[in-house]
Amino acid sequence: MPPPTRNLYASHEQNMTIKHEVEALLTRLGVPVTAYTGGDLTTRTPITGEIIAHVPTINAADATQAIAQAHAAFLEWRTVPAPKRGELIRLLGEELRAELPTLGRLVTIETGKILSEGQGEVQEMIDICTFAVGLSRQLAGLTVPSERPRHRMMETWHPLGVVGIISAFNFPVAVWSWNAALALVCGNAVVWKPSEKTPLTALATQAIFDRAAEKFGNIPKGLATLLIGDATVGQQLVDSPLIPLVSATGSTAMGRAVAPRLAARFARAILELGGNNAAIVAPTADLDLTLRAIAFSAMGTAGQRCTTLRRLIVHDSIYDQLIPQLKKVYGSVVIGDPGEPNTLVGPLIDERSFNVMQKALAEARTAGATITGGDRVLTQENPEAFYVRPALVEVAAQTNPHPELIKLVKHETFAPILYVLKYSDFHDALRLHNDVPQGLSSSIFTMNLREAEQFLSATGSDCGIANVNIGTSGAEIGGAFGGEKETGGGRESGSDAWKQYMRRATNTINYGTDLPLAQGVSFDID
Ligand code: UN1
Repeated sequence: MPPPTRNLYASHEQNMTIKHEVEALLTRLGVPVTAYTGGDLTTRTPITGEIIAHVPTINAADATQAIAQAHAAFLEWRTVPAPKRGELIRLLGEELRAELPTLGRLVTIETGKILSEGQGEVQEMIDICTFAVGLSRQLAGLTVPSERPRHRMMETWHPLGVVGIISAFNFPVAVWSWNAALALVCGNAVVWKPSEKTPLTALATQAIFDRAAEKFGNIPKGLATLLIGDATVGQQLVDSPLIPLVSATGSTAMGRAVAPRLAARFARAILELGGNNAAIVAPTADLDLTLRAIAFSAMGTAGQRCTTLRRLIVHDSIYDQLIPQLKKVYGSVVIGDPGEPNTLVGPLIDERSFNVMQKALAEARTAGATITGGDRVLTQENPEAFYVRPALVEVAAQTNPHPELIKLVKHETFAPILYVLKYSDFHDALRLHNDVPQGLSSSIFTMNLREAEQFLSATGSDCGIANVNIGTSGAEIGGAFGGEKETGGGRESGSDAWKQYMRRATNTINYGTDLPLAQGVSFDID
């Protein structure tokens, strides 16, 4: 058996093991060796399956202490003027710019996403910082006409408290930044529990934040705190009375566990859960553009985005033209070391993920679907890593799909599986499109204005994101990000998502000498 360095990774970094590279990257970012050695959380890179770190985790008592400290930091931070708070985020953006290649590379090593996507994730962090800096001068409320003479009404937005952030492995750092950049300019403190699969990028991000904080000078201790630990740490965030808002990204199952506990104590929740995103390909679609959009949305990030395209609903008049071309792309896409420039599909995050994918494919096969791809590849080079050829599952070949197949199509399997369905009537396509429990992202490919507009209308896509002639994934930070139904209803990132991180006070001011009551009520006491 070859030594672990003689794998795919070694093919482009001849003199360095992946573990050494991780150490070099973390050292450059200022993460102390003690933060990733000798601990109880074993971290592997999906590129080779090798162990790259043993990260110490926090115990419950220390986590409680950290939350209390974050609350104390909030009490101080809320008195700093918002534009000044924005300066901290401007500095964070600058540090991230300087470290984009380093952090991007670390994202690639820890998640297995290709380099361009790893760097794209850091770019997304930089972009939200830019957005939040501008926002720090725009946290404005309305003035409202009062019905009473010499009265004025307005609304004021105030900081909320400590914001708990629970993030998933697939966007290990961008999701923190969407929440943290907004929460911090809004005058809150943040406490972050990252995925147990990605503690290193979290440590790196925290180190980058600490650098910005040092340049800013004099920020309250514990303003942005990282808590690495298992699900019990997440539960502490969910149950802490000192945390008025929890923003949680992950599976619908996780959301089901978290939401009622937050509701029980009337805390706010921003939930960003499962997606089962579809695209309708209409007869007039620009097929070349459509093919490229499908390829990125369905196979990009090895199918491990919450916005990944999972269902393709194709008009029967173009089905026989599009699907063979799609099969060709699926058959030829370069799978391998995500650090190599020509790779488009990296590994799955772990064996469990691979098993879940294989189980779904086996069930689809039993239910009679036609499957292209889905097989494990590069096993020789990387016996402990899980590379797969993305799978196309043709449901359309059946006139009457088996109920098990319909069940599978409605379920989110977090892997590169694209179910292909066929339609002949546009309204049937819309019905099929919305007939799933999730509601995150959606697309239509058409040159027909009526179809496009209907897709975006109240009777069209029921998702939080609806696109025309682009894929379901890769949203920009400027829009509000999130979805409906089992996706959880939360909105992060752009637009007016900031309002969730603040509390609104409605103020009425009387500058007259009388006391007229609203609604004309009289209450004269003499
Ligand atoms: C996620 O997968 O959790 O729209 C977030 C996108 C990215 C974010 C994905 N901007 O695909």
